[in-house]
Amino acid sequence: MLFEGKDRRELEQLMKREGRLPPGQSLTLKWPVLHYGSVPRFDPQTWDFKVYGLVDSPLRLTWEEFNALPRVQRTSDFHCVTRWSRFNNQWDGVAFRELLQRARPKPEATYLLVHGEQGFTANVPLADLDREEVLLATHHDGQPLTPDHGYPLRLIVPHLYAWKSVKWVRGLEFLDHDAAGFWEQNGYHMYGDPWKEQRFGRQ
Ligand SMILES: Nc1nc2c(c(=O)[nH]1)N[C@H]1C(S)=C(S)[C@@H](COP(=O)(O)O)O[C@H]1N2
Ligand SMILES: [Mo]
Repeated sequence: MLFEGKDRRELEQLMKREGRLPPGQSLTLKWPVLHYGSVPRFDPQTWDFKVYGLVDSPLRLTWEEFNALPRVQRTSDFHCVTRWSRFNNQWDGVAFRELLQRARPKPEATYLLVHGEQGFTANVPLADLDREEVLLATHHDGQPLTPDHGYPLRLIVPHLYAWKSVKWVRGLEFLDHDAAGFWEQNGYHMYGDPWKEQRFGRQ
């Protein structure tokens, strides 16, 4: 985590002073695992990644094709609505903008429903994904994601609560309206800004 020699409290104070600890959050040095349901199996033969809906060029990529895309590295903080934040995570993968450029959204596309394995979904405005720190990550801190943390691929949207960072992601659906995803249907906020503590409900 690039924080050798400091204890948790010290680091939490440091992040607070630097304005990186959102209200109501505390710093964790561990990396909790949090999801609904079970960890899916990965089969590289049948796995695919789809970009569809309101786009000019829908995509379907095999695992091999996905891995041939240009890669980026980003470092960012991660804030879970259950009140832990993990700092300085280094992610490797494919920029969301790389896929955006290839799929070419139609002008009326304003929201996405991000699809994970087993029917998991999260809704995010297109403008919040069309940012340079947003990526589809295969690696964390130099190691392939573990199955628990989303192997082989997860979305990373650092500026929203981490339930938007869909693990085991399989597709991006472009829509002309906001449609509640899994946690949003279960009472979580439609947008989820950690700086405004948009944890539950719509306001
Ligand atoms: N597919 C899937 N992705 C998911 C979730 C889930 O239930 N299913 N939970 C989200 C929540 S609430 C959080 S906090 C993060 C946790 O990621 P981690 O387990 O790698 O810490 O994953 C998010 N992505
Ligand atoms: Mo979460």
